[in-house]
Amino acid sequence: MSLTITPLSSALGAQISGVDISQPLASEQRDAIEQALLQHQVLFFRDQPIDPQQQARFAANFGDLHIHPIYPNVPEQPEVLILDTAETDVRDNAIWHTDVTFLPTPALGAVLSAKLLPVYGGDTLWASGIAAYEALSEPLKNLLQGLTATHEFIKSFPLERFGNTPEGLARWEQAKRKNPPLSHPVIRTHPVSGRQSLFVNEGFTTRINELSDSESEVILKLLFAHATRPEFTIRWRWQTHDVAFWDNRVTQHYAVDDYRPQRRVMHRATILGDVPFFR
Ligand SMILES: O=C(O)CCC(=O)C(=O)O
Ligand SMILES: [Fe+2]
Repeated sequence: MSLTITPLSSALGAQISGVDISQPLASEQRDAIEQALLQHQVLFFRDQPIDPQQQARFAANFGDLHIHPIYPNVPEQPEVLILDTAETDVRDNAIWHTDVTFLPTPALGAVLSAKLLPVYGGDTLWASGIAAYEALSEPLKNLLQGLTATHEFIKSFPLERFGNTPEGLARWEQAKRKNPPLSHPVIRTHPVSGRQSLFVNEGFTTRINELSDSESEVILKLLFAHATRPEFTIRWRWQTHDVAFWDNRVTQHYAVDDYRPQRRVMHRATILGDVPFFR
């Protein structure tokens, strides 16, 4: 059975059917999914009930998996982390962000599975950094091409939210020590497709290094707003057993926090990436 790929907007997003991702993939299926990911940047699969082991196996088709420093995980499958509003109601993800850009090698991508959903709300949006980059004027592209930006773990994981138990504090302190601020290029070249993408995000990016404080502040504000224009985004209305798979090298996402006090549970497997570079 072959894959059907249905694009959902010009900027990004496609729905994929004709594959059961709970089963090992044939190499043609794996390659077709990778090609679709490169082209559409975020893929959606409906009706895919997968357990943590199957989720990790699917994700591992595309690279080695990452174990998150802060989020709780499935004990018997630590590569799968749990986002459960009943357990850790931290609301970290209701901000536009690219996952783990505080790492020297931010995630290649992630596979997110909807386990328990609120009756209303809880959508997730993705934005294409490629569409955002391409829509910039030539002078601004030229300015940004040589620049680097600082990314900081503590911008999205501040002490206040994790330091309320001795255990949480110890984990946070260790994570902070292990993840000092670092720099990435402001424009990133996709390592496989070669396409250019805007690579700053409100979740973790704190400064454009080569600019003055006030210049950096204004330009980052402009870029954060530009990157998330509705035309560069897609909004997914989840159903239970949906799976999303995004290319974290060229996208950002935002988990809408509009369903409290209902519970929402998601599982995520994160694929390790490489060092971002510009051309
Ligand atoms: O809960 C969601 O929809 C997305 C959360 C998120 O930011 C992530 O899994 O990386
Ligand atoms: Fe995220």
